[in-house]
Amino acid sequence: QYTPRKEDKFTFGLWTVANQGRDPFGDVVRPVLNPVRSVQKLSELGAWGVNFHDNDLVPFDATPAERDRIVSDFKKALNDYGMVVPMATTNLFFHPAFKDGAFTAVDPSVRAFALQKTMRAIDLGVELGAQTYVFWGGREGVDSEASKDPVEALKRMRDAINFLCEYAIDNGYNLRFALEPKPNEPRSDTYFATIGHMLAFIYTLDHPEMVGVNPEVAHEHMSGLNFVHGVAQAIEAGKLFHIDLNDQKGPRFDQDLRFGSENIKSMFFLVRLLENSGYDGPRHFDAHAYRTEDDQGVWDFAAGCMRTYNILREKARRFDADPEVQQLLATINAGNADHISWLSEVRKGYSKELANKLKEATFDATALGQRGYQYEKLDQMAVEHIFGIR
Ligand code: 3MF
Ligand code: MG
Ligand code: MG
Ligand code: MG
Repeated sequence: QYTPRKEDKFTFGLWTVANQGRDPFGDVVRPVLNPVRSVQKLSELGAWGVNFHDNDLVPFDATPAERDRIVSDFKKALNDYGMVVPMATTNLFFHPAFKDGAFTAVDPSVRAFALQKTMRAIDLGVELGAQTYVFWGGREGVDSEASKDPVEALKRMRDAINFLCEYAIDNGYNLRFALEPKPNEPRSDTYFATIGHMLAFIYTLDHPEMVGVNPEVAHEHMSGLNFVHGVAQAIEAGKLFHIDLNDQKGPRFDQDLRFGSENIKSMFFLVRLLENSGYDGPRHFDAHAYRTEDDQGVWDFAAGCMRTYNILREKARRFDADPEVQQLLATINAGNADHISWLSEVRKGYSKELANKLKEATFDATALGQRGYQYEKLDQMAVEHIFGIR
Protein backbone atom coordinates (compact mmCIF):
# COMPACT_ATOMS: atom_id res chain seq x y z
CA GLN A 1 0.00 0.00 0.00
CA TYR A 2 3.02 2.29 0.39
CA THR A 3 4.53 1.24 -2.93
CA PRO A 4 4.87 4.31 -5.17
CA ARG A 5 2.69 4.46 -8.27
CA LYS A 6 2.71 6.84 -11.25
CA GLU A 7 -0.39 8.64 -9.95
CA ASP A 8 1.54 9.66 -6.82
CA LYS A 9 3.47 12.04 -9.15
CA PHE A 10 6.89 11.48 -7.62
CA THR A 11 9.76 13.13 -9.46
CA PHE A 12 13.50 13.38 -8.87
CA GLY A 13 16.05 15.81 -10.23
CA LEU A 14 18.63 14.07 -12.41
CA TRP A 15 21.14 15.82 -10.16
CA THR A 16 19.79 14.11 -7.05
CA VAL A 17 20.40 10.44 -7.81
CA ALA A 18 23.48 11.39 -9.82
CA ASN A 19 24.99 13.26 -6.86
CA GLN A 20 28.53 11.94 -6.58
CA GLY A 21 29.00 12.91 -2.96
CA ARG A 22 31.55 15.67 -3.46
CA ASP A 23 31.61 18.10 -0.53
CA PRO A 24 33.90 21.00 0.45
CA PHE A 25 36.18 18.56 2.27
CA GLY A 26 36.08 15.47 0.11
CA ASP A 27 36.10 14.28 -3.44
CA VAL A 28 33.55 12.23 -5.35
CA VAL A 29 32.67 8.82 -3.92
CA ARG A 30 30.37 7.51 -6.65
CA PRO A 31 30.88 7.21 -10.42
CA VAL A 32 29.05 9.33 -12.98
CA LEU A 33 25.46 8.19 -13.41
CA ASN A 34 24.07 8.23 -16.92
CA PRO A 35 20.68 10.06 -17.19
CA VAL A 36 19.26 7.18 -19.20
CA ARG A 37 20.00 4.76 -16.35
CA SER A 38 18.46 7.18 -13.83
CA VAL A 39 15.28 7.28 -15.89
CA GLN A 40 15.17 3.49 -16.04
CA LYS A 41 15.88 2.89 -12.34
CA LEU A 42 13.52 5.61 -11.09
CA SER A 43 10.76 4.30 -13.31
CA GLU A 44 11.26 0.78 -11.93
CA LEU A 45 11.00 2.19 -8.41
CA GLY A 46 7.64 3.82 -9.22
CA ALA A 47 8.57 7.43 -9.92
CA TRP A 48 6.50 9.44 -12.40
CA GLY A 49 9.20 11.64 -13.85
CA VAL A 50 12.53 13.42 -13.73
CA ASN A 51 13.62 17.05 -13.84
CA PHE A 52 16.94 18.51 -14.82
CA HIS A 53 19.22 21.50 -15.09
CA ASP A 54 20.33 22.01 -18.69
CA ASN A 55 23.82 20.73 -17.83
CA ASP A 56 22.58 17.65 -15.96
CA LEU A 57 21.62 16.42 -19.41
CA VAL A 58 23.73 18.33 -21.93
CA PRO A 59 27.28 19.16 -20.78
CA PHE A 60 28.21 22.84 -20.68
CA ASP A 61 30.60 22.51 -23.63
CA ALA A 62 28.65 20.03 -25.78
CA THR A 63 28.58 20.68 -29.53
CA PRO A 64 25.17 21.02 -31.24
CA ALA A 65 25.58 17.51 -32.66
CA GLU A 66 26.35 16.08 -29.23
CA ARG A 67 23.35 17.90 -27.79
CA ASP A 68 21.04 16.42 -30.39
CA ARG A 69 22.33 12.89 -29.81
CA ILE A 70 22.00 13.19 -26.00
CA VAL A 71 18.50 14.63 -26.27
CA SER A 72 17.34 11.94 -28.64
CA ASP A 73 18.73 9.13 -26.41
CA PHE A 74 17.05 10.74 -23.44
CA LYS A 75 13.70 11.09 -25.23
CA LYS A 76 13.89 7.44 -26.16
CA ALA A 77 14.53 6.50 -22.52
CA LEU A 78 11.56 8.61 -21.34
CA ASN A 79 9.42 6.86 -23.87
CA ASP A 80 10.77 3.36 -23.18
CA TYR A 81 10.33 3.66 -19.43
CA GLY A 82 7.13 5.75 -19.38
CA MET A 83 8.59 8.78 -17.63
CA VAL A 84 7.75 12.50 -17.98
CA VAL A 85 9.73 15.73 -17.50
CA PRO A 86 7.37 18.12 -15.69
CA MET A 87 10.04 20.65 -14.70
CA ALA A 88 13.33 21.96 -15.99
CA THR A 89 15.80 24.58 -14.78
CA THR A 90 19.11 26.26 -15.57
CA ASN A 91 22.46 25.67 -13.99
CA LEU A 92 23.59 29.23 -13.30
CA PHE A 93 25.91 28.34 -10.44
CA PHE A 94 28.50 25.71 -11.39
CA HIS A 95 30.63 27.33 -14.06
CA PRO A 96 33.22 29.83 -12.73
CA ALA A 97 31.66 32.50 -14.96
CA PHE A 98 28.79 32.61 -12.46
CA LYS A 99 30.90 32.98 -9.34
CA ASP A 100 29.48 36.46 -8.71
CA GLY A 101 25.92 35.51 -9.64
CA ALA A 102 24.00 35.34 -12.91
CA PHE A 103 21.08 37.77 -13.33
CA THR A 104 22.44 39.96 -10.51
CA ALA A 105 26.18 39.67 -11.25
CA VAL A 106 27.99 42.99 -11.45
CA ASP A 107 29.53 42.10 -14.83
CA PRO A 108 27.06 42.94 -17.64
CA SER A 109 28.51 40.19 -19.85
CA VAL A 110 27.69 37.63 -17.19
CA ARG A 111 24.14 38.96 -16.90
CA ALA A 112 23.66 38.84 -20.68
CA PHE A 113 25.21 35.35 -20.88
CA ALA A 114 22.85 34.18 -18.12
CA LEU A 115 19.87 35.31 -20.22
CA GLN A 116 21.20 33.49 -23.26
CA LYS A 117 21.87 30.30 -21.31
CA THR A 118 18.42 30.41 -19.72
CA MET A 119 16.59 30.93 -23.03
CA ARG A 120 18.42 27.94 -24.50
CA ALA A 121 17.67 25.87 -21.41
CA ILE A 122 14.00 26.86 -21.58
CA ASP A 123 13.93 25.66 -25.21
CA LEU A 124 15.47 22.35 -24.09
CA GLY A 125 13.06 21.92 -21.18
CA VAL A 126 10.01 22.68 -23.32
CA GLU A 127 11.24 20.30 -26.03
CA LEU A 128 11.18 17.54 -23.40
CA GLY A 129 7.73 18.47 -22.11
CA ALA A 130 8.41 20.73 -19.11
CA GLN A 131 5.50 22.93 -18.04
CA THR A 132 7.20 24.39 -14.98
CA TYR A 133 10.51 26.22 -15.13
CA VAL A 134 12.39 26.67 -11.87
CA PHE A 135 14.76 29.51 -10.99
CA TRP A 136 17.06 28.93 -8.07
CA GLY A 137 19.40 31.91 -7.83
CA GLY A 138 22.30 29.88 -6.55
CA ARG A 139 24.85 32.66 -6.60
CA GLU A 140 22.51 35.66 -6.68
CA GLY A 141 23.82 37.31 -3.57
CA VAL A 142 26.98 38.56 -1.94
CA ASP A 143 29.94 37.54 0.12
CA SER A 144 30.79 41.20 0.74
CA GLU A 145 27.94 43.64 1.15
CA ALA A 146 30.28 46.27 -0.26
CA SER A 147 30.19 44.57 -3.64
CA LYS A 148 26.65 45.36 -4.80
CA ASP A 149 23.79 47.76 -4.36
CA PRO A 150 21.08 45.44 -3.03
CA VAL A 151 18.29 47.59 -4.46
CA GLU A 152 19.84 47.51 -7.93
CA ALA A 153 20.30 43.74 -7.59
CA LEU A 154 16.56 43.29 -7.05
CA LYS A 155 15.84 45.40 -10.13
CA ARG A 156 18.22 43.27 -12.19
CA MET A 157 16.49 40.12 -11.03
CA ARG A 158 13.13 41.63 -11.98
CA ASP A 159 14.43 42.66 -15.42
CA ALA A 160 15.55 39.09 -16.06
CA ILE A 161 12.35 37.37 -14.92
CA ASN A 162 10.17 39.86 -16.82
CA PHE A 163 12.24 39.37 -19.97
CA LEU A 164 12.12 35.59 -19.71
CA CYS A 165 8.35 35.60 -19.11
CA GLU A 166 7.99 37.53 -22.37
CA TYR A 167 10.33 35.07 -24.06
CA ALA A 168 8.10 32.17 -23.03
CA ILE A 169 4.97 34.02 -24.17
CA ASP A 170 6.56 35.11 -27.45
CA ASN A 171 7.42 31.49 -28.25
CA GLY A 172 3.96 30.22 -27.35
CA TYR A 173 5.34 28.01 -24.59
CA ASN A 174 2.89 26.62 -22.05
CA LEU A 175 5.20 27.37 -19.16
CA ARG A 176 4.97 28.70 -15.63
CA PHE A 177 7.94 29.92 -13.62
CA ALA A 178 8.61 28.80 -10.05
CA LEU A 179 11.13 30.81 -8.02
CA GLU A 180 13.07 28.91 -5.35
CA PRO A 181 14.22 30.85 -2.28
CA LYS A 182 17.26 30.01 -0.19
CA PRO A 183 18.89 32.15 2.53
CA ASN A 184 22.57 31.35 1.92
CA GLU A 185 24.96 28.77 0.47
CA PRO A 186 26.89 28.86 -1.73
CA ARG A 187 26.96 32.67 -1.26
CA SER A 188 27.23 34.08 2.27
CA ASP A 189 23.88 35.78 1.76
CA THR A 190 21.41 35.21 -1.05
CA TYR A 191 18.78 37.68 -2.26
CA PHE A 192 15.18 36.47 -1.78
CA ALA A 193 15.93 34.43 1.32
CA THR A 194 12.56 32.86 2.06
CA ILE A 195 9.16 31.96 0.63
CA GLY A 196 7.81 35.25 1.98
CA HIS A 197 10.48 37.33 0.23
CA MET A 198 9.78 35.53 -3.04
CA LEU A 199 6.01 35.95 -2.81
CA ALA A 200 6.38 39.68 -2.22
CA PHE A 201 8.72 39.98 -5.22
CA ILE A 202 6.36 38.08 -7.55
CA TYR A 203 3.67 40.74 -7.24
CA THR A 204 6.11 43.38 -8.53
CA LEU A 205 6.60 41.51 -11.83
CA ASP A 206 4.96 42.27 -15.19
CA HIS A 207 3.31 38.82 -15.30
CA PRO A 208 2.66 37.81 -11.69
CA GLU A 209 0.09 35.25 -12.87
CA MET A 210 2.86 33.26 -14.62
CA VAL A 211 5.13 33.13 -11.60
CA GLY A 212 4.92 31.14 -8.38
CA VAL A 213 7.30 29.51 -5.92
CA ASN A 214 9.26 26.28 -5.57
CA PRO A 215 9.88 26.06 -1.82
CA GLU A 216 12.39 23.57 -0.42
CA VAL A 217 12.11 22.01 3.05
CA ALA A 218 15.82 22.37 3.80
CA HIS A 219 16.02 25.99 2.66
CA GLU A 220 13.33 27.27 5.02
CA HIS A 221 14.68 25.18 7.88
CA MET A 222 18.09 26.76 7.30
CA SER A 223 16.41 30.03 8.34
CA GLY A 224 14.77 28.37 11.31
CA LEU A 225 11.34 28.85 9.76
CA ASN A 226 8.21 26.73 9.84
CA PHE A 227 8.07 25.18 6.36
CA VAL A 228 4.45 24.10 6.68
CA HIS A 229 3.36 27.70 7.26
CA GLY A 230 5.41 28.99 4.34
CA VAL A 231 3.93 26.38 2.01
CA ALA A 232 0.43 27.16 3.34
CA GLN A 233 0.91 30.83 2.49
CA ALA A 234 2.00 29.89 -1.03
CA ILE A 235 -0.98 27.55 -1.44
CA GLU A 236 -3.43 30.16 -0.16
CA ALA A 237 -2.05 32.67 -2.66
CA GLY A 238 -2.37 30.14 -5.51
CA LYS A 239 1.42 30.24 -5.86
CA LEU A 240 2.59 26.73 -5.01
CA PHE A 241 3.72 25.76 -8.52
CA HIS A 242 6.25 23.10 -7.46
CA ILE A 243 7.94 21.81 -4.30
CA ASP A 244 11.38 20.49 -3.32
CA LEU A 245 11.00 17.75 -0.72
CA ASN A 246 13.96 16.65 1.39
CA ASP A 247 15.01 16.99 5.01
CA GLN A 248 17.45 18.92 7.13
CA LYS A 249 18.89 18.97 10.64
CA GLY A 250 18.18 22.50 11.79
CA PRO A 251 19.83 25.72 10.62
CA ARG A 252 22.99 24.45 8.96
CA PHE A 253 24.28 24.10 5.41
CA ASP A 254 21.79 22.62 2.94
CA GLN A 255 21.86 18.91 3.71
CA ASP A 256 19.32 17.58 1.18
CA LEU A 257 18.64 14.52 3.31
CA ARG A 258 16.20 11.75 2.38
CA PHE A 259 12.63 13.01 2.69
CA GLY A 260 11.23 12.48 6.18
CA SER A 261 14.48 11.18 7.62
CA GLU A 262 14.75 13.89 10.31
CA ASN A 263 11.75 16.15 10.98
CA ILE A 264 9.13 13.44 10.92
CA LYS A 265 6.46 15.46 12.71
CA SER A 266 6.68 18.53 10.51
CA MET A 267 6.84 16.33 7.40
CA PHE A 268 3.66 14.60 8.61
CA PHE A 269 1.91 17.98 8.76
CA LEU A 270 3.44 19.00 5.44
CA VAL A 271 2.13 15.90 3.65
CA ARG A 272 -1.24 16.39 5.34
CA LEU A 273 -1.33 19.99 4.08
CA LEU A 274 -0.33 19.07 0.52
CA GLU A 275 -2.82 16.21 0.32
CA ASN A 276 -5.73 18.13 1.86
CA SER A 277 -5.08 21.31 -0.13
CA GLY A 278 -5.69 19.75 -3.52
CA TYR A 279 -2.11 20.50 -4.64
CA ASP A 280 -1.83 18.37 -7.76
CA GLY A 281 1.69 19.21 -8.91
CA PRO A 282 4.71 16.96 -8.73
CA ARG A 283 5.99 15.64 -5.40
CA HIS A 284 9.55 16.39 -6.30
CA PHE A 285 12.57 15.23 -4.30
CA ASP A 286 15.60 17.52 -4.24
CA ALA A 287 17.82 15.41 -2.04
CA HIS A 288 20.65 12.94 -2.32
CA ALA A 289 22.04 9.78 -0.74
CA TYR A 290 24.52 9.95 2.13
CA ARG A 291 28.13 10.19 1.02
CA THR A 292 28.68 6.74 2.52
CA GLU A 293 26.47 5.08 -0.10
CA ASP A 294 27.30 3.11 -3.22
CA ASP A 295 25.01 2.66 -6.23
CA GLN A 296 22.60 0.42 -4.32
CA GLY A 297 22.44 3.01 -1.53
CA VAL A 298 21.32 5.63 -4.05
CA TRP A 299 18.31 3.53 -5.04
CA ASP A 300 17.58 2.74 -1.37
CA PHE A 301 17.58 6.50 -0.83
CA ALA A 302 15.20 7.16 -3.74
CA ALA A 303 12.82 4.39 -2.73
CA GLY A 304 12.89 5.67 0.86
CA CYS A 305 11.83 9.21 -0.13
CA MET A 306 8.75 7.93 -1.95
CA ARG A 307 7.83 5.27 0.59
CA THR A 308 8.04 7.74 3.48
CA TYR A 309 5.80 10.20 1.62
CA ASN A 310 3.19 7.49 1.12
CA ILE A 311 3.45 6.35 4.73
CA LEU A 312 2.94 9.92 5.94
CA ARG A 313 0.02 10.37 3.54
CA GLU A 314 -1.65 7.29 5.01
CA LYS A 315 -0.93 8.44 8.57
CA ALA A 316 -2.40 11.88 7.81
CA ARG A 317 -5.49 10.25 6.35
CA ARG A 318 -5.93 8.11 9.47
CA PHE A 319 -5.40 11.10 11.75
CA ASP A 320 -8.11 13.07 9.93
CA ALA A 321 -10.46 10.06 9.94
CA ASP A 322 -9.95 9.28 13.64
CA PRO A 323 -13.34 9.91 15.37
CA GLU A 324 -11.67 11.02 18.60
CA VAL A 325 -9.56 13.55 16.71
CA GLN A 326 -12.62 14.80 14.83
CA GLN A 327 -14.59 15.08 18.06
CA LEU A 328 -11.83 16.96 19.81
CA LEU A 329 -11.33 19.33 16.87
CA ALA A 330 -15.07 20.01 16.75
CA THR A 331 -15.05 20.82 20.48
CA ILE A 332 -12.00 23.05 20.17
CA ASN A 333 -13.49 25.00 17.26
CA ALA A 334 -16.99 25.39 18.69
CA GLY A 335 -18.04 28.70 20.23
CA ASN A 336 -20.61 31.44 20.70
CA ALA A 337 -23.12 31.28 17.83
CA ASP A 338 -23.48 35.07 17.53
CA HIS A 339 -19.76 35.51 17.34
CA ILE A 340 -19.46 32.81 14.69
CA SER A 341 -22.02 34.61 12.56
CA TRP A 342 -20.36 38.03 13.02
CA LEU A 343 -17.07 36.55 11.91
CA SER A 344 -18.59 35.06 8.81
CA GLU A 345 -19.79 38.60 8.04
CA VAL A 346 -16.23 39.84 8.63
CA ARG A 347 -15.01 37.31 6.05
CA LYS A 348 -17.52 38.75 3.56
CA GLY A 349 -16.34 42.29 4.18
CA TYR A 350 -16.61 45.50 6.13
CA SER A 351 -19.82 47.33 6.95
CA LYS A 352 -20.40 50.19 9.37
CA GLU A 353 -23.23 48.25 10.97
CA LEU A 354 -20.97 45.29 11.66
CA ALA A 355 -18.26 47.58 13.03
CA ASN A 356 -20.74 49.13 15.43
CA LYS A 357 -22.05 45.73 16.51
CA LEU A 358 -18.51 44.62 17.34
CA LYS A 359 -17.70 47.87 19.15
CA GLU A 360 -20.81 47.63 21.32
CA ALA A 361 -20.54 43.94 22.18
CA THR A 362 -19.46 42.77 25.63
CA PHE A 363 -16.89 40.00 25.96
CA ASP A 364 -16.06 37.95 29.03
CA ALA A 365 -12.29 38.26 28.75
CA THR A 366 -11.78 36.53 32.11
CA ALA A 367 -13.63 33.43 30.95
CA LEU A 368 -11.74 33.50 27.63
CA GLY A 369 -8.49 33.65 29.56
CA GLN A 370 -9.47 30.71 31.73
CA ARG A 371 -10.30 28.42 28.86
CA GLY A 372 -8.20 25.27 28.30
CA TYR A 373 -7.65 24.35 24.66
CA GLN A 374 -6.81 20.63 25.01
CA TYR A 375 -3.91 20.94 22.58
CA GLU A 376 -1.78 18.62 24.73
CA LYS A 377 -4.32 15.88 24.16
CA LEU A 378 -4.68 16.70 20.46
CA ASP A 379 -0.94 16.81 19.83
CA GLN A 380 -0.45 13.50 21.64
CA MET A 381 -3.01 11.98 19.28
CA ALA A 382 -0.99 13.24 16.31
CA VAL A 383 2.20 11.85 17.83
CA GLU A 384 0.56 8.48 18.45
CA HIS A 385 -0.65 8.36 14.86
CA ILE A 386 2.90 9.06 13.70
CA PHE A 387 4.19 6.32 15.99
CA GLY A 388 1.58 4.00 14.49
CA ILE A 389 -0.08 2.99 17.72
CA ARG A 390 -3.48 4.57 17.05
C1 3MF B 1 20.17 24.11 -4.22
C2 3MF B 1 18.92 23.65 -4.79
C3 3MF B 1 18.93 23.48 -6.28
C4 3MF B 1 17.60 23.78 -6.92
C5 3MF B 1 17.65 23.55 -8.39
C6 3MF B 1 16.41 23.98 -9.11
C7 3MF B 1 20.60 22.03 -7.10
O1 3MF B 1 20.12 24.25 -2.87
O2 3MF B 1 17.99 23.39 -4.08
O3 3MF B 1 19.32 22.16 -6.57
O4 3MF B 1 16.55 23.06 -6.36
O5 3MF B 1 18.64 24.31 -8.94
O6 3MF B 1 15.43 23.09 -9.05
MG1 MG C 1 16.02 22.80 -4.34
MG1 MG D 1 18.63 23.01 -2.06
MG1 MG E 1 18.51 21.30 -0.28
